[in-house]
Amino acid sequence: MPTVHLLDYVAGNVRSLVNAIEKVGYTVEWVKSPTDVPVADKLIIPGVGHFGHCLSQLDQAGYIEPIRDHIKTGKPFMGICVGLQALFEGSEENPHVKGLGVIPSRLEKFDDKDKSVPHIGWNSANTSRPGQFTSESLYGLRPSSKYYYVHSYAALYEEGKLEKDGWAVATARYGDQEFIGAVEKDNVFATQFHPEKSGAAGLRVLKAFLEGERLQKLPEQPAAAATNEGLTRRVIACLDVRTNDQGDLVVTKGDQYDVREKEGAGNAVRNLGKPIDMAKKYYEQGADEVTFLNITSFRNCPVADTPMLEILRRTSETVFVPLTIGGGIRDTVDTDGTKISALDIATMYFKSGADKVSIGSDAVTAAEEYYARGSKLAGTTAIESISAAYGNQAVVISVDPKRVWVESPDKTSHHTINTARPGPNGEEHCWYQCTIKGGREGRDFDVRQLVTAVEAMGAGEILLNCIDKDGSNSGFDLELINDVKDAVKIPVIASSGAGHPGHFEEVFAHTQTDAALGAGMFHRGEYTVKQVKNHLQSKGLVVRPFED
Ligand code: 1PR
Repeated sequence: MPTVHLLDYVAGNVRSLVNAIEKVGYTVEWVKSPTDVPVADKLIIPGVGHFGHCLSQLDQAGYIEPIRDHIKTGKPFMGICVGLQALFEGSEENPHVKGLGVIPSRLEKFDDKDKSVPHIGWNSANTSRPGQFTSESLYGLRPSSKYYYVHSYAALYEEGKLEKDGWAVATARYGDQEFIGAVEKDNVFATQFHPEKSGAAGLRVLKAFLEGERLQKLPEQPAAAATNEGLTRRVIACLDVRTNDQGDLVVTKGDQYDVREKEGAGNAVRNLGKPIDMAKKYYEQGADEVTFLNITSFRNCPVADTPMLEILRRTSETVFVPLTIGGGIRDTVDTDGTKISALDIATMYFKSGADKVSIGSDAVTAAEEYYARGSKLAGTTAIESISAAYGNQAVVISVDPKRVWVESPDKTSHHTINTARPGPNGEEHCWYQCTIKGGREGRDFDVRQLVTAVEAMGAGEILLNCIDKDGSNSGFDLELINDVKDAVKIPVIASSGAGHPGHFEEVFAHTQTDAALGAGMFHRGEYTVKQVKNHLQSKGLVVRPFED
């Protein structure tokens, strides 16, 4: 198999990129020292974490000049995400750190006045202006395709600025800001999106770069004009995974977090299938992301042998959309007494193919401690250490709230909402109580307190479950979602209660949620992800088109 050199400067989460490269017929050779760079024919620099961290790592290890030389010699070079950003002169993220300076421009933070930041999800990369048709595609980029982005800083687009120096630029729109999604000149190609996480559309781009197919004729059908729609509506499939009473790892699903059968079957853990097979099925149905939640910790098992690692490794070989893993991400003591930090556990997951980790119970404890310190950061929490190493977009906080109804707001010190769904005694107000340990323990702490604290600590996204709604098939808790969206700028994923495609339409229509997640309705085979997306599309909402 032909080879490509990959420079993994932080030993980060590049497993999915390696899998994607292999999938399109290439093998990876690792660049282990600056002397390996001149040997490389095709060189890829993937992006992990922060601009400053990336550039200083490259600088300290002596890679800057060899990379510049590689580019000057005219050999193929590709930068992905922060790998694209490294080509610029600098970034607002770390103003004192110099970029490679190959592209004469700088990066800025997205404006969060009217939108969530980071920009997470599926967006375009168009080489034509909106409304224009194009007959050729640059490295496989198509106007109708969507690509997976995750970043807070971007090269904002100024018409003609780079083009006058010979750069070809593909753009996307986020809110009212147009930014660079991909850029190309001579032997240099770079994408702000992750081709390895962008399904078939992304694999096509990666293959075109590796094959050196700069321009391809677009298929006649469909002859799509470039659009400027912005992010698509993200639909996520979630798999709650645990060992059943026989010791097998199964996908399960609870009703209000109770995953045991109610009648017959000896009160067994509900078994809805095998995690790897189900993840692949949802990918093939068009899921925009797949989330695994390890809902019980695997006690009596060394951390390095945690079965979830193998599940991630195998899933990332066939699933080319983002994978999130949650459950048990906290500082812990291994079976042999060794202390293992949450960052070490996250690193194992990232190396096994995860793109994001989700933290539940530990986030609640950390947030309580944050307020106890007078809203001061500790610098040592799992959230802070993982987001410092991998970027805040890699840290999701999974929230497990329960409604507590009250007669009036003055009956509690917690933040209440006026609810259209009154309580058992007609109470018209409620607050949302945080729970830990899979809903088993309620805390004197509300969801608003939690989400604002974790945002300050560096979390990148909120996975907003709702115990009252979980498994109910009665629709999402719109009041909860609106309340949380009002409190934070980071993206929110609505979860719990989806029973049919109309519930997804409802949550996108009546809240500002950034994504919506379903579980039981998919696992029981009542609806496919594709049906949900078709339904959204039929209602005029933009979804990522499915591509083979
Ligand atoms: O606390 O960091 O170890 O993480 C544990 C993780 O496991 C948390 O993310 C927590 O939400 C999850 N979890 C723990 N126990 C359960 C349980 O069900 N007994 N599952 C559990 C949470 C919620 C969603 C579910 C949606 C959608 N499940 O994952 O998929 O509610 O369901 P639906 O569409 O069928 O209504 P830590």
